Amino acid sequence: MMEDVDDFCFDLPKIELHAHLNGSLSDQCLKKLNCMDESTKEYKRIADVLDKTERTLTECFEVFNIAHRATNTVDAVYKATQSVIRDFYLNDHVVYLELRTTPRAEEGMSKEDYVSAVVRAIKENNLEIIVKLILSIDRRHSTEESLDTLNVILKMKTKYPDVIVGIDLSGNPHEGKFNVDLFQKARDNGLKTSIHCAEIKNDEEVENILTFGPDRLGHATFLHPSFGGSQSNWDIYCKKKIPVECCLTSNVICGTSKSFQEHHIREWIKSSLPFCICTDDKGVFCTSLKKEYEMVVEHHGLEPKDLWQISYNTVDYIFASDEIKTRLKVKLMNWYNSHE
Ligand code: 6MZ
Repeated sequence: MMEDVDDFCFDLPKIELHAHLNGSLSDQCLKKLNCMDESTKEYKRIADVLDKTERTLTECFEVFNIAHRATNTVDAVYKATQSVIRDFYLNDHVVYLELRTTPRAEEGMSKEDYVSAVVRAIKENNLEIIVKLILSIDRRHSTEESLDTLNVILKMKTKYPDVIVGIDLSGNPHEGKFNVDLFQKARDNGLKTSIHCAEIKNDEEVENILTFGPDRLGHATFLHPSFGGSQSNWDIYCKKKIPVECCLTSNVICGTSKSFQEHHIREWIKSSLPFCICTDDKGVFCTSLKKEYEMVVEHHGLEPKDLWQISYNTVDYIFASDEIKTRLKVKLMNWYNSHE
């Protein structure tokens, strides 16, 4: 095995399962796509937010608004998707990516146009990276709006069944709530489910989500009792053992985790519970999947060979066919054998 952790973490073929499209845009891409007049007060306010290296969860959501301004046409959505895919492959050696994004209507662009533009960029990708799409419901939206989005998602899933694989619930965790009926309908229509869960302390909602039993959980920050979760929810979790998408830098920057060391991934490692390592919003949090892997070595005492195992285990949590799982496992085995 390669000794240098930096090289190892780059070279290891990695799987990214929790990446929001508009949060993953690099600064350069945002600047290129953003046609705002730099002399305006609004531009200055945005630049101030972007320049901050530590942001509260609420401030992060301001950054998403900025990214949304930059992706408000079909062409910009297409280019943004292309750029994020390239970035994950070329700069991070991600070989399988599940990108997620919230279908959004803007003047001159319907939610369907938005999704079609993302799918087109995914289908036209000719790099050695497999890309699938998870579509998000924003928890801030009303039931009516969420139902409208779900109907668009189901329609687009019928049109692009080989690309659209799942549905997610995301958005500001301080607002809205988990609507089980919506996600049951999605599940009944063949979509896999990944739900942002316990990003802030909210035991009642966590119980509802765990009872529903999604295929994966996003964050799960306040789920373990030593991180403020209730014992009864933890007991349900331990029976279901749902894979958790851990996003260390995002949680530390947003202040929901005290530090990299004091991150709840610790409990998942300690008890061999299922988890994967993800970036969340690599643009907003100035991170990469390689860096996230390095953080786990640095702060949680793992060896490079453990990272290989994490990447290998992650294959079992993806929302794609068994044929793709086998292909990825072969790729990882070959990589292992050639790096021994
Ligand atoms: C919850 C998040 C998030 O969908 O426009 N999003 N939701 N918690 C997080 N942790 C920090 N990071 C991103 O990408 C941006 C959207 O993803 C969700 C938010 O709804 C945000 O507006 P898309 O591509």
